[in-house]
Amino acid sequence: MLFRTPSDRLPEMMTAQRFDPIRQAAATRLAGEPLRGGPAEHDGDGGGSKGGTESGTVTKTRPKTKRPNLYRVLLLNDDYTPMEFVILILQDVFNKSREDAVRIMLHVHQKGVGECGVYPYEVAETKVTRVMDTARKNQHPLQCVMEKQ
Ligand code: TYC
Repeated sequence: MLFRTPSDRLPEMMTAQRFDPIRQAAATRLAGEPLRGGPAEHDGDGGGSKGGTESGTVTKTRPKTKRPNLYRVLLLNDDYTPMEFVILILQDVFNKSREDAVRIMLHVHQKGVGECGVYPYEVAETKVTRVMDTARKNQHPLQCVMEKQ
């Protein structure tokens, strides 16, 4: 046949399908990365749900929640900071009731160290800063530290 176009001689796989840009994108995307807006994309409900796809495949998405690292905030005893000042710090900064604040202050006074609370890093850091700034302003040597739990 003299007037055949070049594509007449190519197998079907090498012509139309091979140059389909959507198939090309699907074939070359990174493994495990769903096409944006495609059926494999989860429903954004926080994970753990079952979802059907257009192909009838049932997938279970894993929640990608990470537990934050927690830090204990500790008060240290000293001989000079007034008991009442420590009680007010525990009430204002750590949201303790008067009764809990007295109990924690006496624990620190007797044992040398005591826990005021457990928080994610930035919350713990902010509380330590508030205690140290307030103590310095009032010229008390009260010390507050944080340690990874
Ligand atoms: N020991 C202090 C006093 O006798 C009271 C105190 C308690 C100070 C707890 C610091 O973290 C502290 N006045």
